[in-house]
Amino acid sequence: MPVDYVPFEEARAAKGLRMTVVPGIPSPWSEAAKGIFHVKRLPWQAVRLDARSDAMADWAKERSAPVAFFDDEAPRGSWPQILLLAERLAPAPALLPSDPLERARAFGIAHEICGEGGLVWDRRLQGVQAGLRGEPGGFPEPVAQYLAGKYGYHAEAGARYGPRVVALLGMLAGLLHAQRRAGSRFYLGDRLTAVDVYSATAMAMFKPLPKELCPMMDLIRPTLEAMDEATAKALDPILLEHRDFVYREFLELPLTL
Ligand SMILES: N[C@@H](CCC(=O)N[C@@H](CS)C(=O)NCC(=O)O)C(=O)O
Repeated sequence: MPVDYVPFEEARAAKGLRMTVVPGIPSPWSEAAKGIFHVKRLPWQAVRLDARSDAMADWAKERSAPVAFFDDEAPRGSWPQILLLAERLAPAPALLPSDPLERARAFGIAHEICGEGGLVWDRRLQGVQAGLRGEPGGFPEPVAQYLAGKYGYHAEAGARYGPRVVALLGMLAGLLHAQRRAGSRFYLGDRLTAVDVYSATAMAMFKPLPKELCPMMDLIRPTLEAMDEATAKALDPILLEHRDFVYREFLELPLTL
């Protein structure tokens, strides 16, 4: 089911499931939400985020994406809200384990990937910091300024971002290795959960899928791929193998950004 992009006004006036998404780059939060809807075969309308549009911000109650809307319910702008909405609208296939402890683990790991201070959050701040300092691999300075204000960059915390990214990559790779030894290709148990989708889409912040599967503005790819030696070392091949498996078997290719 290819993503159905519609003008913002049309989605605002519609019922059912609609969502704003970041256009032109494989933003992990947007791509994960799109992936979750895809796995669940949920029909939805996509709206490209225009962070400068006051009308869109008034509708979404924020200037980031994704924000999901269902009928006249309040907008949902955070990854757990969007996941739980999808689980409610299409309980099968479930992307959360039914066992309460496993479910808690799923949320915990997912937070460490998507949440504030998680893998992709701090990876973004790493790029912001490099951009502000004029170091190689950072976001272009105006983009870094914009993202710094919006997503909580603090110079005094700067030394923390890199080691945290490295530690989280290590944690995820360790989990996948343990699962492989137990005979599973998934993070939890022996079937796909939202954690697999979050991890697969998070890899775009390190090694986006090749151009033919993930076309994007030329200037963005080198920024996403730039990394220091410690990060490159922590990017265990098992993370990209898992990403390729999840995209090939469960998600939509090529990406429609
Ligand atoms: N609100 C989301 C995170 C959303 C987010 O960080 N979105 C970024 C993705 S790069 C965005 O919209 N960037 C575009 C912009 O800020 O203009 C959550 O907490 O789950």
